[in-house]
Amino acid sequence: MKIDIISAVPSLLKSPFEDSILKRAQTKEIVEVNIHNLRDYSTNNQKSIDDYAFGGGAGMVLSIEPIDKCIASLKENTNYDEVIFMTPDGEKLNQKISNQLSLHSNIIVLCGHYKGIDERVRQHLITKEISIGDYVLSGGELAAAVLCDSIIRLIPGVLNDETSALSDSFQDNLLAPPVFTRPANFKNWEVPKILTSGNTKEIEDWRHEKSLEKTTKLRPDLLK
Ligand code: 6GU
Repeated sequence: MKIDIISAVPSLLKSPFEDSILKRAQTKEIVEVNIHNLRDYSTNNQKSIDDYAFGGGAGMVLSIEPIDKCIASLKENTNYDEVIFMTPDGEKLNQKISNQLSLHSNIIVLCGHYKGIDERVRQHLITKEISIGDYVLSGGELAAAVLCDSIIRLIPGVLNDETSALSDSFQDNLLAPPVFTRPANFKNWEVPKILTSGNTKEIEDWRHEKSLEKTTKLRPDLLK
């Protein structure tokens, strides 16, 4: 899978892709992540990428020209399955959307910034709009990193143990059960006996029961 991220503040996007699972996914060449600086596609001498809003107010608005130029140059070499715009008024991200996006070959992720973006970008260049929750971030970069992390970890071969993405919270609309590791007794805080019993079937049943209990208590909406 190839992900091309377009941003006015590319430095905000660097570190999430330079460690751990996301780094390994790139080293193993399962995913290619390219970060593009919108300013490199400015169409004027001042290298500006935004302008005043027609009609006044609203602060600066990201211009359509550099975005169109950047997307057009990416499309010269690649067919994209989706051109995604990160925005707080987009569709709220969930595990189902991440699962669907993880099946694609090529996607563009455009990060919004400043006060807004010329609406014509959304009308003519964008195929999908995603938000990561009902709160406002200063820009789409952190949200794009969240989206990419949730997608990349689902691609086969990225996680060592392929079952581990399948047992994630939300994957079956249940929250994951609690887990424990050694020591079995710490300051008299004990690990549930069943987990050290070696009885695989009973452990599996216990985990499912705890998942249900936890979901009923914390996220009953998921059970509907
Ligand atoms: Cl995708 N962008 C911004 N700026 N704020 C957000 C968001 C996205 N999702 C939630 N809040």
